[in-house]
Amino acid sequence: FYSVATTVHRNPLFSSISPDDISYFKTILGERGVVQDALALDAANTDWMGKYRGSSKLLLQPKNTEEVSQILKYCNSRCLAVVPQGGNTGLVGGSVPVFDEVIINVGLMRNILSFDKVIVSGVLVCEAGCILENLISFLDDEGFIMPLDLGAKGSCQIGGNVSTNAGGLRLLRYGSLHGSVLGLEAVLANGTVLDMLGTLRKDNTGYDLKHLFIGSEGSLGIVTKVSILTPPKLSSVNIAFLACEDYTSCQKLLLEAKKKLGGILSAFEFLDSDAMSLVLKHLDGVRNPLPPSIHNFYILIETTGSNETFDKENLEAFLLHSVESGLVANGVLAQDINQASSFWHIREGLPEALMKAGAVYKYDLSLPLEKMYDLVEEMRVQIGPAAKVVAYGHLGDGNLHLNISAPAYDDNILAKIEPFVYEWTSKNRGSISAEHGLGLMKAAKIHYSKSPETVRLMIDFDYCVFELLPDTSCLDDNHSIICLCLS
Ligand code: FAD
Ligand code: 2HG
Ligand code: ZN
Repeated sequence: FYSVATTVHRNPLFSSISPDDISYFKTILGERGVVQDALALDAANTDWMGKYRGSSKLLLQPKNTEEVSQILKYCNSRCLAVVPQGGNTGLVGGSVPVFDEVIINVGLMRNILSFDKVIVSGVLVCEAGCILENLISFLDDEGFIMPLDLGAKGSCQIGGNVSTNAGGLRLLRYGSLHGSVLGLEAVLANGTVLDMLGTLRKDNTGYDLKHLFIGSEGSLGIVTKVSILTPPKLSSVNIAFLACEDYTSCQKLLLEAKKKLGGILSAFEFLDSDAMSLVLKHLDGVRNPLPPSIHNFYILIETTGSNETFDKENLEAFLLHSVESGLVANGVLAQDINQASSFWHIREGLPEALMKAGAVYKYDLSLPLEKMYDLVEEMRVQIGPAAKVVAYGHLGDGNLHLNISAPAYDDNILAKIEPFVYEWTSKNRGSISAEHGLGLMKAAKIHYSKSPETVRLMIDFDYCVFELLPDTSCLDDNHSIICLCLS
């Protein structure tokens, strides 16, 4: 496990759980909502990668906002540190305790509260514990889709998605959650319930505070309800899997796709040859759609539109033209839904394949498109044969997932990656966290992407507006998670 002992210290101001605390939580939540079982705690203490692990003795599962409020109010008065947890699919060590924080998971709050498909088309209001995949299925039956989709959909919760401002596979078409989330309900650390659960498209009355919660990773409070604008489901979805031999062709292909497929383009994902080899080696039943050899780069293009014949012809013509012009070395169009999902499985299965391959160092970067792959190549030189550098990501959004796969975690490898990767990103005015957030992994690295003045304002904001933050175990005396970054 990742060792935090040298980087973060438990704040001695925080109390430890007492039997009286347990009794109190049972009066609020009943026996079912107060989890002390060793197996359940082990799972809740360990992140998806098995990399970060806390030592919490208590997991609380509230069933409604009032219970969340009572829990937080009590924890605040007792100075008990808490960490909000959703589906625990986060990749930056933010969803698990650092030390012995109380884990609060709103997974039992999973009701869909309303769906307006008639008057204001597509507004879904639901509790924060709804699993993303369940929302996707619900909307599918109603003839709508979620503007958000990601590989972790089977476990992640919409509250976790909002709190991380998750990007995913549809951002290219539907934009970020800052655009589609219309409202939120959240509970502050002192128990105050903030009702910002509007369903309006337009509302310029003062600051739009919900935006502070989108992407704040639980540092400002617990999200309990979400209202989100969902687009109608369109009837024609087409998927192509293409191969390019160099990165410049991938870039040019993206530009061409934007020009020629414009309105119907809904995903533009890429993986390199090392990523493809990894998937073929570690995921059962996966085969290369473009055999016999491995190409240097693969691109997955999805179009979503409403005219089946036109959309398909459009993509076919695009593909043909790209092959003729030499941008694309080979390509195939999915002939049915099974083939389409097998293409997606290659791209979405990469995090799982990496887990199976051993230890992994993950970097989630926004970079200028033209520079993006230079970093991958420089990293390969930097690391040498000790580890494999695997690249994939949301090319259409300028988001690179740089993964370094090694047989085991090794400080010598880490020393070759960091601070190199952060300095490189900062020098090229990129972001060290495109979509996964800071978490424990990158809280202290914020300055690579944000100016000192911006970080200062975040600290002042936390300190002035909120008395105490959740996940306080990694806070300093100012009770601000950001202060950690400056120390
Ligand atoms: P958790 O992991 O439980 O928590 C994440 C953070 O949010 C933590 O800081 C936690 O404290 C906070 N939090 C959780 N719930 C709440 C709440 N109700 N209120 C306040 N704070 C809360 N991410 C992407 O952006 N794009 C992707 O394409 C993508 N693909 C993934 C694929 C796989 C296979 C995996 C394992 C992860 C992927 N992720 C991706 C990362 C992760 O799934 C997202 O960050 C997701 O939004 C986390 O949701 P969660 O419910 O699991 O939250
Ligand atoms: C994805 O796009 C996720 O698959 C995970 O954001 C990225 O594994 C990663 O680094
Ligand atoms: Zn991603």
